[in-house]
Amino acid sequence: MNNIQPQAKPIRHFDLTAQQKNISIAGQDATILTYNGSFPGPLLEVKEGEVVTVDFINQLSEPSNLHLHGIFMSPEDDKPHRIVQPGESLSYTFEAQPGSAGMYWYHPHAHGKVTRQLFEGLSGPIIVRGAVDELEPIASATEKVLVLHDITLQNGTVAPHAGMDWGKGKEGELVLVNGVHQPEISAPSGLLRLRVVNASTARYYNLNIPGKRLQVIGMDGSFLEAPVAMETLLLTPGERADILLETTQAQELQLLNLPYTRTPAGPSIDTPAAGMVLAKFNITSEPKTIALPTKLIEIPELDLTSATDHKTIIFGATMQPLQFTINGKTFDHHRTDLTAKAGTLEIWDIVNPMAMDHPFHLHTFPFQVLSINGESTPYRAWKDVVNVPANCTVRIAIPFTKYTGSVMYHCHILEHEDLGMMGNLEVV
Ligand SMILES: [Cu+2]
Repeated sequence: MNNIQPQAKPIRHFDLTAQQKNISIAGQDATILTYNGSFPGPLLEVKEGEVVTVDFINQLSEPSNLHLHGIFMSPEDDKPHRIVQPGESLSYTFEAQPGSAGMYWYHPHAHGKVTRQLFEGLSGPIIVRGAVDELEPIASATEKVLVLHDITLQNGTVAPHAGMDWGKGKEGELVLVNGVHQPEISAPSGLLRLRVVNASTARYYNLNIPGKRLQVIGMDGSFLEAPVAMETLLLTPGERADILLETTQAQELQLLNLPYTRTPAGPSIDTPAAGMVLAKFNITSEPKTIALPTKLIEIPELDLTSATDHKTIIFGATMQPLQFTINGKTFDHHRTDLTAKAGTLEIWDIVNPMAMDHPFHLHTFPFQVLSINGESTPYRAWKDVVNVPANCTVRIAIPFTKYTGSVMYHCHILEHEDLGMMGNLEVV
């Protein structure tokens, strides 16, 4: 009798060492935090079906850890509660699931230290590739990964947070793309694929390319069903976008950050009125005609009548001391705030009665955004971060598939997360 062995899954392995390094940013030398000496950290590129192990080594002088943001993996393997002490290391393993092709990223998640470690430089991109990446015309598009991050340098180091910064979320003076201020990026004419990560602690980016429409083909860790044309695309902290640009001839394009006010009741804390240049693209070579893809993936319409629970998440804050809350409580490791049953569908209302926006992030389980203030969203997408504008309610639907365990949800303005705007969900 033949004994057929299951084929071993291909294995990918990466080392990420968090360490201080002196580097040059926009002409200034500064000691910042890096992974493997690189700012941003190295791109981790894997394929669906691969089993991926990331060994995190902490060479910082304080505790840290690693969160593989958006990856559909067991909470037991995500383990954002685990802390890695200086000099110690920890392994993170996941299988890049079929259908998970998309853009992800990694950053620290040690509660109370996330803001500063990320602001000082710790983040990096992850790409999971799948079948759609191999289809034309996407396969032959010129791909550029753009990690957006802002920082303020002061006396050869990263400027500290002032008291006010914890309330609003600190926006750095230098806005960087892949660690460079206003880089010039060359690409041949044809389809240009921009894979953008907002790795800022608090800054929102309202993306626009004058003269071009952004053909958005993916958001967070998933493709959309078909390209969605947008004039501007708001990318809040933690969100990712996969954008195609049609460039038929040699030209220069500017990627702008247009004004967006995330504190509509107060003074603007974002970009200057005319917008800010993030990067320039020099499109070279011959005129070309190109076609956009028409069909990418299927995103199922969820059967909302099958939802077994309806939860409400309410953002809040207290003064003196300044703390941020969810449902009236600041984060406590040891407390389970919500429970959900594995294998069920739930509808959550994320209620923001405050005068400022908050981006909501749920670990492990991707969700679909159903509506904002009752108005339904124009296309289906799997998301892991959604902006909840000031004085708005965002309704999402979450299928709790495959995994059980303790899962965090929080505001992705990291100052707010560190000051308590986070909760624990137990999926049983
Ligand atoms: Cu917030």
